Amino acid sequence: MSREQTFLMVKPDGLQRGLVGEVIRRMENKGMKLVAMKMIHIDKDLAAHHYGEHKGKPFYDGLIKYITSAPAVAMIWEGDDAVAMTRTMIGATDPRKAESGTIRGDLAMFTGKNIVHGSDSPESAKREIDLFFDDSEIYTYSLAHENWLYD
Ligand code: DAT
Ligand code: MG
Repeated sequence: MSREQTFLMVKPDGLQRGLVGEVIRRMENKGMKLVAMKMIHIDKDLAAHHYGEHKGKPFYDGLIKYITSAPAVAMIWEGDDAVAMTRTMIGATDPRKAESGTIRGDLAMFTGKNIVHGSDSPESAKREIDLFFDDSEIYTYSLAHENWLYD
């Protein structure tokens, strides 16, 4: 277990549906620390970089259209095991298969509109953080209650 950062984004459907606060609330309640956050309307170039691994798949064009369709909210969250923990909280890619209690399981209906993106590995997290944020946008600070979250 190690302290790490993960990239989490409320995608256009999440923002449109008024679920930004709900996603942040879940992360805060868990004990994660917010270290960067901004609104961003993703352009085609950034979308192609971010979803490069999916280029050529049948859903790729639709995915790029959706992610560039309206603003999103990009965040970096920090905590022990933050990448895997956040993926667990997000749930399966297909909301119909995502367990109750997860963000997608509780709040979404359809793979193509599954509200949030979260990094799937520490390597992806580093790549995505570099893609979306300058170092100057990422904050270093301590939370007063940190000693009540960890030994
Ligand atoms: P995740 O977002 O859970 O990391 P992924 O990286 O495999 O999932 O895919 C990225 C996004 O692409 C996903 O959130 C929604 C879309 N997507 C993936 N598989 C899809 C499919 N079979 N049909 C439609 N959209 C899909
Ligand atoms: Mg992914």
